[in-house]
Amino acid sequence: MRIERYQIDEHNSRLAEGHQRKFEFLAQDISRAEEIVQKLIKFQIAIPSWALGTGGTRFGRFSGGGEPRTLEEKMEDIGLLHQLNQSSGAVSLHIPWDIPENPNAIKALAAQYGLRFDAMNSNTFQDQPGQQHSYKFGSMQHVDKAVRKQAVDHNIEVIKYGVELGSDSLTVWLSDGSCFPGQLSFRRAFENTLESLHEVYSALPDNWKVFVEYKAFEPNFYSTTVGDWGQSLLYANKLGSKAYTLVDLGHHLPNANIEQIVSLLLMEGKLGGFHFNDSKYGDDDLTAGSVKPYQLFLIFNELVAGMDAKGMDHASGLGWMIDASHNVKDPLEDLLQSVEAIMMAYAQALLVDAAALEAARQENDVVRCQEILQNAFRTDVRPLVAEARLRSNAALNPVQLFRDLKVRENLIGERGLKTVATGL
Ligand code: LRH
Ligand code: MN
Ligand code: MN
Repeated sequence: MRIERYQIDEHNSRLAEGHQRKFEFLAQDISRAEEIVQKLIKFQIAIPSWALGTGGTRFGRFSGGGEPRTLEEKMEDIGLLHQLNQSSGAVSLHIPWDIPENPNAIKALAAQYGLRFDAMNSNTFQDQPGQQHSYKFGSMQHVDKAVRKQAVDHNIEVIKYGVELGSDSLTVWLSDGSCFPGQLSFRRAFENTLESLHEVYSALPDNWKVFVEYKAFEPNFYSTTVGDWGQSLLYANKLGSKAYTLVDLGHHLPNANIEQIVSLLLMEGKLGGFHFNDSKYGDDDLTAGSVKPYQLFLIFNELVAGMDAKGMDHASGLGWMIDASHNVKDPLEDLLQSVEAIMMAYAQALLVDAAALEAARQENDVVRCQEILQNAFRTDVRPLVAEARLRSNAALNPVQLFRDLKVRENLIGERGLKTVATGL
C-alpha cells in the first residue's frame, strides 16, 4: 500500500484552519518558534524492524492482522510511517530476523521510501535452527571458546550485511549473565566478553561505531554481564574510540536517574545512542512518553544541553531509535504515537531558557530552576510539531489519517489476517 500525496494534502487542508490558529497563537509567545520548527524537521527517529508486528509476552500473543511477513513488507510499513510523519526516515535491522537476501534490491527499496539504514543489531540471545553451539549459558561470556567464537563470527557477519546496506553502526545487546548465585565468575564473564567484543571491534570498518547496550535483568535474573551504564562504559572505554554506550530507557532498575546518566555519558563523549520506550516496571517496551512524559522531557533537556555544550548536531550526533513492543495496540499507530511523543519532548527541551536556568543555578534559586523547566514542559508544543510535519509534506494528524485511509484494513487485504512478523 502507498499513500498518495493528494490524500495527505486533502487531510491537511481539512485541518489547516484549526492548526494555523493554534500555531500562530503559540508562535506569538515563542521567539524561537521558527528555529525550533527547523530543528524538528531535521530530526529523524529510526524504527526497529522487530516492532512492526504484534508483540507478545511469555503468557501469550494476540495477533493483529496484516503484519509484515518479509523484510520488504517491513520496509513498506516504515515507508508508510515516514509518509505520514516524515520523521521516521531510518530503519534498524536485526539479524537473523531480517537477513537481506538481495541487499541491492533492499537498498533500492529504502531509497524509494526515503529511508536510510540505522544501526544493525546482532542476536546471540536465541538459538537459531542448525546452529552448532547453544547460547543457553551465554554467548560472548561463555566458558567454552567455541561458543564465544560463534558469537563473534555472527557479529562480524552482521557488520558485513550492514556494510552492504550502507549502515555505519552495530548495536550489541547481550543477554549474557546468570540466574543463580555462584553460577559464573563475574570477572571471568567480564574478561571473556571483553575479549570477544575486542574481536568484533577489530572487524569494524573505519567509519563504523559499535554501541554496547546494557540491561539490568531479563532473561537472566541474578546477574547480567553488561548490566548497567557503568559496565557498558567500562567495555566502551577499554575497546576504544569507536565504542559507545547505548541507553535503552527500559533497561534500568526502578527510579534510576536516567537524565543524569545521559548527561555524564555525553560529557565523557561516550553516549552513542538511544532506544526509546516507556515503562512502569521494567523493560515493558511501552509507547514512548505514555507513562513518564516528564522524565522523557528531562532526558531531552540533558541531551540538548550536553550536545549544545559540545557543538554536536542534534539530528546526526547520536543514534535515535525506538525500541518498543506492541501487545494490545496496532503497531503502526503505536509507533506514530511514540515518534510524536519524542518530538514533543525534544521541542519542549528546545524551549528551555538555558541562560536563565544557569543564572538561577548560580543563585541557588531552586524554585526558579523548577519554574523554568516546568514552563517549558507545560507548554503545549503540539502545534510546533504539527507545523514541522506540514512543512515536510507529512500529515497534520498522522494517526487520524492512518485511520481515515484504513491503512490497517488495506494491509490485511493485501497480506491476510493471519500473519506473524519476526521480532519481539
Ligand atoms: C533487549 C532489547 C535489545 C534487543 C531488542 C530486541 O531487551 O532492548 O535492544 O536487540 O530488545
Ligand atoms: Mn533495546
Ligand atoms: Mn529491551
